Amino acid sequence: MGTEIPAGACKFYIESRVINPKEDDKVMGRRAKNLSDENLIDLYRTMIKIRLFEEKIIDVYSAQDMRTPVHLYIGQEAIAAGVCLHLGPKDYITTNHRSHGHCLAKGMDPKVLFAELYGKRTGCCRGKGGSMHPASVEHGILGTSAIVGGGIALAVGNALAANMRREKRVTVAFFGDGATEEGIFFECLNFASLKRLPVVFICENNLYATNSPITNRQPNSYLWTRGGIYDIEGYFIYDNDVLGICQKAREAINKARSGFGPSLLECRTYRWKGHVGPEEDHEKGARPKSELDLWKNRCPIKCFRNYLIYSRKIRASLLNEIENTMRHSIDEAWQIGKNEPYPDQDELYQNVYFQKTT
Ligand SMILES: Cc1ncc(C[n+]2csc(CCOP(=O)(O)OP(=O)(O)O)c2C)c(N)n1
Ligand SMILES: [Mg+2]
Repeated sequence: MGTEIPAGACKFYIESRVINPKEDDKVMGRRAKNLSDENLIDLYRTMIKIRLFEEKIIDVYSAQDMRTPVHLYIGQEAIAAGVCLHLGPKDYITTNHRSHGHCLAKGMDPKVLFAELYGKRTGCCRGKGGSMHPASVEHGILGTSAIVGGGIALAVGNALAANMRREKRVTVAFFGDGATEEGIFFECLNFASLKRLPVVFICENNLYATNSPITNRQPNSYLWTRGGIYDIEGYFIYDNDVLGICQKAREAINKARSGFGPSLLECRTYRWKGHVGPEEDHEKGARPKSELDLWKNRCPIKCFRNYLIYSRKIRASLLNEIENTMRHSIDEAWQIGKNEPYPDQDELYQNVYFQKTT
């Protein structure tokens, strides 16, 4: 039965779903079978880390000393956490303008990312990238392209390079639903399939590209189907289902690593905040609050926590402890990152591409 959503929202695309830990347990329990308790805790910890990192940004953003636009990832944490759980330090990712979650899940230190957001010298790009361009070669974070779809091509090129070097390193491209409307997406699917490249395409379908709902943009909004014409297996993962993401990502990553080529995963999700900045869309009339409320009920962290407690896999007290410890370490990381020095003035033109104007 469909849930009534005001006009303009993604009505077609959202079915009601009762979040019932008892019911979820049957499906999630089967999927969790292949994961150790340590894996489950890691997943929870990563999602909490991303959530608290971004909540800190929201807390401090109005001070206006973090002078970078921020595209927040809150609500989508299950995807970065579920995929990166299966990547090793030598594997690669490319990401887009909504990059914080991917960078943290791939191992970037929160204090280094905070320093980057504050334009400080110890940031991952020495403060010159900001929120939209973090990179860290040592973590396999190849870069963050704010050109919609740009990271997909970098991932495919990198997978080709890994193949040529005969390295068993997988590259994951994270991108939004909007990126599937760029020509480069289709060119990349074609080339990656033709050459059986070790790449996994992760489409985070949060139902919007800026303020434009997917139902106003696509006659068929099931994006996982796009790989079919190129013989790429596609999968659809239901709303923020972290164990579903985990399971399909593991299969896709193993397949890529074993030389059987790319897969495309469409992970349906929702961003809670506005396209850019810490405000909420309904405050500006861009999306209805009822839609946000629906998706808050599908909060990936809340649902996973309910499942872990209900299934008696992990005690609530341990989950609380993880959250408290993480809150402390994010606070500390923010203090450190924010108080780092700025780069010297004579570094201004180092490591950047620019054209001198007269
Ligand atoms: C090639 C290109 N076109 C347009 C833009 C402007 N733009 C920035 S983000 C964005 C929406 C992207 O939507 P999506 O890929 O779904 O990612 P989301 O913001 O939803 O995470 C647009 C249109 C851009 N940066 N690059
Ligand atoms: Mg989107």
